[in-house]
Amino acid sequence: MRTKKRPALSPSRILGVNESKSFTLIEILIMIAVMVVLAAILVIVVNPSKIAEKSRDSSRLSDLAAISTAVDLYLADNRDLNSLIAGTVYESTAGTHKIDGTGWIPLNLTTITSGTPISTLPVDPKNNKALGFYYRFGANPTSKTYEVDCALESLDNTAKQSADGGNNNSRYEVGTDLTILP
Ligand SMILES: [Ca+2]
Ligand SMILES: [Ca+2]
Repeated sequence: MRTKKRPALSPSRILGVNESKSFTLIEILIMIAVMVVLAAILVIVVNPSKIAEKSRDSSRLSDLAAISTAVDLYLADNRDLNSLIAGTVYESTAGTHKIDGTGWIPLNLTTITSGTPISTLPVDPKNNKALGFYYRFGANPTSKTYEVDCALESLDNTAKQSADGGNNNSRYEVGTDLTILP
């Protein structure tokens, strides 16, 4: 017995949509509007600029930790800080990245006996003094103490700047005397 061949099922047949019907201009415009709204929601939810701010802050925190470790190791070798001038604020926007005593922090970190933990002096990801995003370093050669600080960008990190035990609520401070830099 011959069976009548049925036409293949297509998604539009299943949904009961007339395949011959084409999209109208209004439908296309509505689809574009929906896509624009979805794209805008995605940008608000993901917020690439906030992610970039947090990423730069992470670099700042690790840079300050690295500088602090290097200076601690330098002092642990029984060295002094006599190459630094008390009261001077050394800034990452002035000077090179060299660690041989000619960079923006004038300490020869290449002399650390256990090896320097940094090969170059880090600078702020923005390194722009006018914007307030730059590193500062100061020392007291007499007491062999130092401080390094930075400004954090993300609002999520604002509390860190006032909870670091330092004397500046607008900057994140690290070191052995957090009152050296104002
Ligand atoms: Ca602070
Ligand atoms: Ca300070």
